[in-house]
Amino acid sequence: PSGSLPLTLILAATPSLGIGKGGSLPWPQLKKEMGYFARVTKRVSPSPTANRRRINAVVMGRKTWDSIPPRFRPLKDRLNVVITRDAQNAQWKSVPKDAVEGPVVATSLTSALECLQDDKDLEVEKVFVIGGASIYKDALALKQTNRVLLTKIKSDVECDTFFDVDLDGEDGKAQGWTRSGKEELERYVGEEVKEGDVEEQGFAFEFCLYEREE
Ligand code: FOL
Repeated sequence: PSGSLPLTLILAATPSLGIGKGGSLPWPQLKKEMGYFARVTKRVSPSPTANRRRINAVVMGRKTWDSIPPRFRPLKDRLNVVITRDAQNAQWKSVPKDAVEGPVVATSLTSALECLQDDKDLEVEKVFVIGGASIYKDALALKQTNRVLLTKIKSDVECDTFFDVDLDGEDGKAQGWTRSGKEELERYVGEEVKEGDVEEQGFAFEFCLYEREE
């Protein structure tokens, strides 16, 4: 049952754990970083029996949905699940029911996860929680959240929204998070990942994986 599906948080954050500013990302478009996000969240393992279409899910809050440029949403080749207390809102009425990418609308993280199990045509492989702050917080409280794919942005740009847990610090340790090595990261994301800093537009960043036991 998908009530117990493992969850992976994916985010990029500054050294102060800033993740957002004014309803969008705090840094200019970083193509290599966004490209990594798109490839990793799309990639599925090859299906031996092509009975059902294999797909990953991206679970997000309503503000994160609003922050994605309309031409990019629903995020292509991923099952999009949006969490909102106002599922009655007209915004969701125009969603074509047969679009495999959705979005599926749910009123809490736990009910969002229940949407992922019983699809007869889709086999959900990985489930990524893609933000924002309040959804990350809800997910971190669930034991089934066992991975964080964190891109460490090495400059402190101004932010108004922050991630809750310093994975390298005391609270990270207290919650059981440890950083995994390059091999484990590459095995999980299914591609080669450069060790150390990547540079783009005057920004340096590093792709990291953190894991914890159930
Ligand atoms: N995780 C990481 N590592 N980086 C991020 O920028 C990020 N952003 C979000 C969640 N986790 C993240 C939430 N914000 C798009 C836009 C904003 C967004 C998430 C996704 C988006 O438009 N994505 C397109 C790619 C568009 C492009 O190629 O420029 C996609 O297909 O994924």
